[in-house]
Amino acid sequence: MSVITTERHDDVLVIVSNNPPINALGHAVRDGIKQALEQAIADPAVKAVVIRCDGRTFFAGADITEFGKPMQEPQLPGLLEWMESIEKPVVAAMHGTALGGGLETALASHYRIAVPSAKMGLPEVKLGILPGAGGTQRLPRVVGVPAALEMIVGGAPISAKKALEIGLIDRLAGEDNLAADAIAFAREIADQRPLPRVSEKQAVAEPGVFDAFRAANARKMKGFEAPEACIQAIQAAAELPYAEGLALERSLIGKLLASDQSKAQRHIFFAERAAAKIDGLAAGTPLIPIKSVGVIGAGTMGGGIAMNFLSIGIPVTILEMQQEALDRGVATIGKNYAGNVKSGRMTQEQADKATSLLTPTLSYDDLSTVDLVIEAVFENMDVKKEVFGKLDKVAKPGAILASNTSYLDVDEIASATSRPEYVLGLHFFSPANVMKLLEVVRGAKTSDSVLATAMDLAKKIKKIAVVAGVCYGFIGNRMLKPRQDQAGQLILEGAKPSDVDRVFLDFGFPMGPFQLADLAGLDIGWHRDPTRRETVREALCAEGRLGQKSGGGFYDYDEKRNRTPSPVAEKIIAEFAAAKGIPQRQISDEEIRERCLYTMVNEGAKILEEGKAQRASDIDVVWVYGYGWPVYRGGPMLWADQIGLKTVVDGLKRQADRLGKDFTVSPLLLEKAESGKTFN
Ligand code: 3H9
Repeated sequence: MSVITTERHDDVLVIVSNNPPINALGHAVRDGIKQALEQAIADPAVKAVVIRCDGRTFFAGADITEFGKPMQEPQLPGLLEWMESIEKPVVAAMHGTALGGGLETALASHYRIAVPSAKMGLPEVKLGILPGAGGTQRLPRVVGVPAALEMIVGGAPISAKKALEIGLIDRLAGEDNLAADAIAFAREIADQRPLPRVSEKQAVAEPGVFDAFRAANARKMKGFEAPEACIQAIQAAAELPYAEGLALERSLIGKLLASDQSKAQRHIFFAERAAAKIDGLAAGTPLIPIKSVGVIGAGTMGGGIAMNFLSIGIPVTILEMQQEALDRGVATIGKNYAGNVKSGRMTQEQADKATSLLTPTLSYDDLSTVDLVIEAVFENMDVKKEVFGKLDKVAKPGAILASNTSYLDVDEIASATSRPEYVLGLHFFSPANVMKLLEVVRGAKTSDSVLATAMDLAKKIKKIAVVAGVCYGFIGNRMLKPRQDQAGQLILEGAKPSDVDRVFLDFGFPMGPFQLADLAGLDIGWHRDPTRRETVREALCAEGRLGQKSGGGFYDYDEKRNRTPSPVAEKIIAEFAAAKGIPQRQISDEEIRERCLYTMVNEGAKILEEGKAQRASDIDVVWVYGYGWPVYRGGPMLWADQIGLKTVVDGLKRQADRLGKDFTVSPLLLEKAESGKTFN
């Protein structure tokens, strides 16, 4: 059956798209719309046209899988210009998510109607491009420049109610009555002339509005190419005739589509979705219903983990060993919810509902009925095994037992139970109620149902889950290690912490390794013996430099926590290096990049080689969503592909003498570099 069909309702022709899952405007859809419109034009009995979609949504955009391939006619921009010019009114009837090219189709229609639950947006910026089918020119003409800037540069969708308020749609349909209401609307306006054509309207901009927007959003836009292009296109809408603005839009999208940034952002879009797929898992693997959760440990991690479930209505029993720690944990959860209410992220009612679902306890016995227990206690194998031994005794048969360990061997933890098939790792990232990433660690004996349930649950709590195999540090922390080792070594060889951090900031990370260390606190895991100074961190801690919280760590901080390079810390580092007999030298940014970032790629390749990640793009997802790798660089593996694997291997070979005696280049990386292949 064709993806486009038509229905005649007397004098109204309804064009219906049925192109699951999201009615992307691929070639068949565009061609079908064109033919249907021609049919409407040719038939004198047709007075008006409605375009709507079957399935879960109105067109959610162009078909991104067509990008980078030769485009087949009719292309969307040309199709929409022609559609707007025809002499019979076209009504776009929207439900679900009218996004990107979908909303552009609606903007090129003469009238717009939507159900109250519909959402509308131009999210192209998130793919590193701009709306390229007239959206940058039409939207400001309909909703004004400020609202268009928000929607196009921000990329977030708005509700139908808001769309009505700002004039983006003409009216709301009944929630379950879109098809009929759209036809009635079409009949109502069928004879009205002239037809309202958005391209014929004028967009006006207040003086200075664009520069003010740039200044206000500088931080968010830093490093990205697409937002500036969006602003320039909107500016053209306000300052140039329509045709010239459209030409600029076209030339800008052409450049962006070919850019590494857009390729990286599109890669992450698909990588995120691919990560949800588990190789070798049969479709229809039964899921274990999770109606209640237990969390062991009410510290920062345990509390954050608990909030994920409370917020979606799943009751949580939280366990601590001491009343005081339990009270503190519960109070923190309450405070975090109050913060969410204050910032408008949830209503008081939602926060009250969430906190009412929390049951604090000091007794393991209270975990006997829950469907899933997540342990978030001290990161030590003996402690974890003791916890799992106890859990094995109290948890009901069929309950999933998860560890939030960030490094440890999940199989060894599972061996403390009589039911290793129910054990897996759920590695949340701090703050666990905020960070999007979840590493789901599949143990040797973890059952398919347990794994599938964890992935399904991750989606429900709005995490992006990636499956990792058991190895020290899994995907993320395992790759962090060479980077941290090299950063630590570089400052001993003469680079300043601020030099290393600057290279990371220039690359696009929100923070460098030493800023991060100061923020987290240098005393994490410190033995608290000032006479034992085996690492630079220990030497800094011994001098009371514990990081931001103590006013100094690798940097000095003022009372507002503004950082400046620290002569004191640099002296401590230099003395430490002298005591170890490490000579000082000038170190280039290039060397910092090669030693810190290429070694990560190398470790990623080893992870793939060993089958600890299912695919290279999963590694990219981990780094973008868990560790601040700039999305416009697509994650470490795509970045390596883009700069060339041979470049990476050459850099590693150049630095090999400095990378430690155990360093080896991954055979997989070597093989791919030599044969001109890529990871993705
Ligand atoms: C654009 O419009 C450019 C124009 O301005 C100019 C042109 C000249 N294309 O996300 P889900 C797939 S740019 C192809 O899991 P949900 C997706 O990969 C576009 N495929 O569902 C997945 O496949 P699989 C502007 C797409 O319910 C399946 O559909 N639009 C596209 O959680 C289900 O997706 C956007 O950026 C696409 N455009 O969320 C919107 N979109 O099952 C992008 C999705 O094989 N899309 N797929 O893994 C979204 O934001 C979400 O998909 C949406 C539904 C909110 C619609």
